[in-house]
Amino acid sequence: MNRVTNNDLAPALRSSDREQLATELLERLKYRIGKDPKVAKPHDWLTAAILVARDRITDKWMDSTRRTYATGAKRVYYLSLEFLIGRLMRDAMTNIGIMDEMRHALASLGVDIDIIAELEPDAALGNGGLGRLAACFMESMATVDVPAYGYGIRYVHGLFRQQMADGWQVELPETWLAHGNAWEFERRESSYEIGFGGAVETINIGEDKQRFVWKPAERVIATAFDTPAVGWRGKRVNTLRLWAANPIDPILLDAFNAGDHIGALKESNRAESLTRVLYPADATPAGQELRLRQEFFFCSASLQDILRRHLQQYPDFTSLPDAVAIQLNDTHPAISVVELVRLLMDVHGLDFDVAWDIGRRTFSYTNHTLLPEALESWPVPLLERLLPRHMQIVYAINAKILVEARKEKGFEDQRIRSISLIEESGERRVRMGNLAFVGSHSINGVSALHTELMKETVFADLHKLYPNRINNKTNGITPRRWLMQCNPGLFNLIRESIGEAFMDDAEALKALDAFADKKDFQERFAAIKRENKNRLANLVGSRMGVRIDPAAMFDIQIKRIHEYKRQLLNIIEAVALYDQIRSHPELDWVPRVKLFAGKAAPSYHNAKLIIKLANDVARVINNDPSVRGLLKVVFVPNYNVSLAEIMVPAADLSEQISTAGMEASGTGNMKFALNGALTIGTLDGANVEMRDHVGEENIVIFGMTAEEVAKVRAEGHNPRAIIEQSKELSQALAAISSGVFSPDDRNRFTGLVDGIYNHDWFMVAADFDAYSKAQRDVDAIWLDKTAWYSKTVRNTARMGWFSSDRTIRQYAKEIWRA
Ligand code: GL9
Repeated sequence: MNRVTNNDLAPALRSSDREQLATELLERLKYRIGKDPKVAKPHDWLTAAILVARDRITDKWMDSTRRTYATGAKRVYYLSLEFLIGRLMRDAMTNIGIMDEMRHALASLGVDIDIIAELEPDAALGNGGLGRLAACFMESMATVDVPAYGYGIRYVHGLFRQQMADGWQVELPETWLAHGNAWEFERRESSYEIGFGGAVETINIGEDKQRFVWKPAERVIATAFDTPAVGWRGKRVNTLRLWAANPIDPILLDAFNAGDHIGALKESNRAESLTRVLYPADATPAGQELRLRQEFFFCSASLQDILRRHLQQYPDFTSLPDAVAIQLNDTHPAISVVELVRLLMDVHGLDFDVAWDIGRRTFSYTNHTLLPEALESWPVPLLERLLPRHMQIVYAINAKILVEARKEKGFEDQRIRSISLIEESGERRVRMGNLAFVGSHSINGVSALHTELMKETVFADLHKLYPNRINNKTNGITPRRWLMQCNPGLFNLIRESIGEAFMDDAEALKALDAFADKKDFQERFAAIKRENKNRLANLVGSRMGVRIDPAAMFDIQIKRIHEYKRQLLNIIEAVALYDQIRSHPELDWVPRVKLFAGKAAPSYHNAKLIIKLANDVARVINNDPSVRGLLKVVFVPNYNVSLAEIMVPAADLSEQISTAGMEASGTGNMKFALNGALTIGTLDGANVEMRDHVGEENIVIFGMTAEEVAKVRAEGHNPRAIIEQSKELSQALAAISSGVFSPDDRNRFTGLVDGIYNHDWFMVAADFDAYSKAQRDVDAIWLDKTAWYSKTVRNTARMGWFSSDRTIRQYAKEIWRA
């Protein structure tokens, strides 16, 4: 296939650079991989290319580190259990400006860069939006020159590979490290001991003073692996430091010599299993002990590393809040709040109050979801057993906070119960959200609506106690990966039209507004979209054997499968449309391809059933000749960052249809709009602010507001009556529940449909008619191509504000003061 490429971003192609790169490639191949070019395999060339880029990046990396030391700049630490990185090669090479020279250098050696780029594994150390945000932030922090470290876990197996077996999701292990990882540096010297279990000894040290010594029963070693994070134009290179768990003794020789060869490796296996797999649950806490162990493991290692680095430059920890900012990505690293107090008290000898104050001024916490079932809490007995010293400190913190609330703020019992770190109803549990809140000076939401809802719901009482702590930082996406690299055609058109300012300041895209109604520009914009659609059609054809027509509207919903995201609403609408097309063949139906992709948590029964339904509906509709190809439904397997990079630029219509009040922000919504798709969406998460930026005439909004949803839920609603009033909806639901799409198991979807009839928690019935009408509005716009492109061009022009550079600047200025 003829692939559009970015022109070199450096001023001119320098043939000497090309020759130099070719020399470096051959040298890496020979001395680092040990291969002669004659026998080198594509994977060897990939490794060589990454090593060449990495070596150039390393020079800038060391410069950045020296600069941070020299200027005494504040360091930002981003603690996240997830980094959904995807591939790095294109990103890194583009950012240091060698992409085109490298393409030519490889070509001169007979290697096609596009082929080897496809071999790079898609690093999926995250589940969805939260992890991808962390990856965009790493790139933006380097771009806007914030000295930052990302800290996380080097999972051996990232998010599972999704296969379809008869339309059902099947999970297979993912092995991104199978061919090694040329990006990373193992840092044997940066390793720390992490303890679990055991007991706490109290030692009296006179004057009523005590010292506490935690004697863990079990210990493992955390070893660092560093990956460089390069900013745009290579201005700064930061570090992503991921921890791997190792045993203290690699093998128990006594056991081995006594003939117990398996037992000799037991401890080693146990230690290494700690960082073996990423938990695949999104928006429901994993809940198991291993997860808590992972959380503590990476927090303890990261904090020990941070404190060690601090003491290299400063005499003590009083300066910590001025020199360091630690951002907690959701509650997953919330145990840090306690671990820092422990380290400062028990290891470095500070008093509790001093340690607590230092911690609070250092930490800040981002909340990413309001779903009550997603809020982490750990049973008190589990914490007591696994982290006995931390449990003592949790009680000490709780006492301090509750006394303050009662004495100074006059909080009564009910409020005290709600802000307490301990959940007392039922099994006693430690609430990690409350812990992260009280231990931080800043608590931020990820969109304006979400932040307001945080103040009114989960954190209402803590917000009363600390009214200045909650603030908003609306999410963003990096325009390098999500425009420049994934959509070179559009990128080049923009550059030709408005010049290069947008490459350093995404808000300069505004200049494109002037082109939105120009016929020739619209035509070129449309032609690029068409090429991107061709590419996706080819992928769907070759990967799935399904033919889709690039002239049809590509209507795309890609994200984790979750009831609140309402893939079900979209599928039901497809069924209703299918009915309509057959009942009214005389009407001018707009040809549509509804594409879905996304993974379901392996234990989430309804989400997996929704995938099966999409596949069952697809089989019936796609094979029904009376549809005459006017509607196709496709569920593309194994959604990941790389697939998104192909699907996003190919979308005409972006589905952002969550139940209002439930999607904290969304970031896929931003990627689509930036790439010139029209959005159909609810007033939820960042959709609200997208409407403000692109203009309400350039987005299709439908359905209940968050306020209306809350009201209906409180007062109760009657979905059955709503369904009976809507012929379209009742027919579609009847078809699904009676087995029209599942003749082999007629009751397969009855439960799913019953849920809508009986409670309709996600307002699928309540919003159906509004959604269906909005879809017909979309059809009408589509039929008027001038109107369509005038809207979609304006989307691209006005989405610059949603760059993660803007988000990071706000974090840096308003939270980190970096
Ligand atoms: C999420 C929210 O659900 C999204 O709306 C938000 O855009 C992202 C990033 O802030 O965070 N919170 C959350 O737990 N997930 C999100 O995507 N889940 C996953 O990452 C799987």
